[in-house]
Amino acid sequence: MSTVTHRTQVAIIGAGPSGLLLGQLLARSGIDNVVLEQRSPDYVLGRIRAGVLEQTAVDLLAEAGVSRRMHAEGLPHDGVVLCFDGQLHRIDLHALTGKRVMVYGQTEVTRDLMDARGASGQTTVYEAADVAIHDWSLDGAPRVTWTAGGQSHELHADFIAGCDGFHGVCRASVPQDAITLNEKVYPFGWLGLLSDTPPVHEELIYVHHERGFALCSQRSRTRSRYYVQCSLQDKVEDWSDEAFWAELKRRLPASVAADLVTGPSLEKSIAPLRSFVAEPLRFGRLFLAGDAGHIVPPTGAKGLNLAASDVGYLWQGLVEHYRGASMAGLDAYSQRALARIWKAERFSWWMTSLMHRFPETGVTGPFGERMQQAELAYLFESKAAQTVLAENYVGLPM
Ligand code: FAS
Ligand code: PHB
Repeated sequence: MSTVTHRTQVAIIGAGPSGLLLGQLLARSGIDNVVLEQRSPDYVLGRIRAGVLEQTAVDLLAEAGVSRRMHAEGLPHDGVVLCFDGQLHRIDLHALTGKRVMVYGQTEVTRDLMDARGASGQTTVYEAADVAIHDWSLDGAPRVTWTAGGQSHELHADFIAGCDGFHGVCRASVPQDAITLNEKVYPFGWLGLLSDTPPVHEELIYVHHERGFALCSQRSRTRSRYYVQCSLQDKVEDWSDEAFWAELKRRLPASVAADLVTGPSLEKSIAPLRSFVAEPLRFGRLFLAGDAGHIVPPTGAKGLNLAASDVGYLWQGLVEHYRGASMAGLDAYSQRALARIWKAERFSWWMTSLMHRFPETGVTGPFGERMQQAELAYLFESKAAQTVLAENYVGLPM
């Protein structure tokens, strides 16, 4: 069977937020790119994930020309609430940092990027099977091969952007002796539920409770997203909607539980929690961005935001290369991205360690629980401690 050959400047593997944002930024800078995605558009949109955007991500989406609906439908939040010992403690993000966060679901970000890409005329291949990358060394000639509809294809490119997530092919293709993998797996998961019910509170509530962590988040004034910490042995089919709502109410203060509007789940899923960083993020003409290069526990709302800042650094480096024939930005990509990634990893690990109940064999035990209680008590007494949390939650500078 003959192979159909294609050519572009940047081959992007993955049509999640990282791949689509990079593709859009490059297209608007006049840099031709092709996005290859193994799944269908509907499958990608069906994954319910992040909900909170930092200003850096909002700014990049504006740069990509896809911020109109976000500003029309998104919810700017000036504060966030932590609940401990049945008491609500509001952290005034805007008063402490001058910044706020934007509550706008990843599904909507992805939809906006998909729509923009469709209008841009750039090539996107969905349901690309057997994607493989080749010859990405600095003096090589990068190629991507795949099959679709029984036809084999080959794409020649100057660079490959691995935006294919934690389980993607790009990082897995890097020889083991060329990459360092740093990982910590947490002994629990998050059971998430999406419902067309009004949010229980105007801002997000992160709950520390002896039965386990809970989070009250939202997608709009009529759509809510809730999470409860669960065992890694749990299966989503073990949890009826009624069981979920009952457990969430047990972890909320009575006054908040009384306001909780329950309803049928639109989506319910269990996400494992891990901290993960691959180093470096650049291999010749291959670059890793987003979940392909790192994972954070979602407690700090950093996953999608880190993907955006990676893409921002990579876009700047590629523009510098194509406009000035300088590799300086690309040479600095990995170090610049990793500097921000590790600070977000620290914050996400800290928030996870502070807010979750660890099994007896884990971090907590009696002494660990007292450390959590002392840290939370100090947090609620100290403006300095609240400022540290606020600075990290709204996002450190790029
Ligand atoms: P993605 O994983 O989103 O996208 C990668 C894309 O590459 C996918 O569409 C995949 O199909 C495709 N792909 C993979 N292998 C391929 C191949 N071989 N060929 C072609 N395409 C391939 N972050 C938060 O801030 N808050 C949350 O609550 C939160 N919840 C999450 C829950 C889950 C279950 C997961 C997995 C992540 C969650 N995240 C959360 C993090 C999430 O938002 C990521 O940070 C974000 O999706 C990163 O986007 P991408 O880097 O584009 O990776
Ligand atoms: C969400 O709305 O899905 C969400 C919000 C904040 C987090 C994690 C998830 O820290």
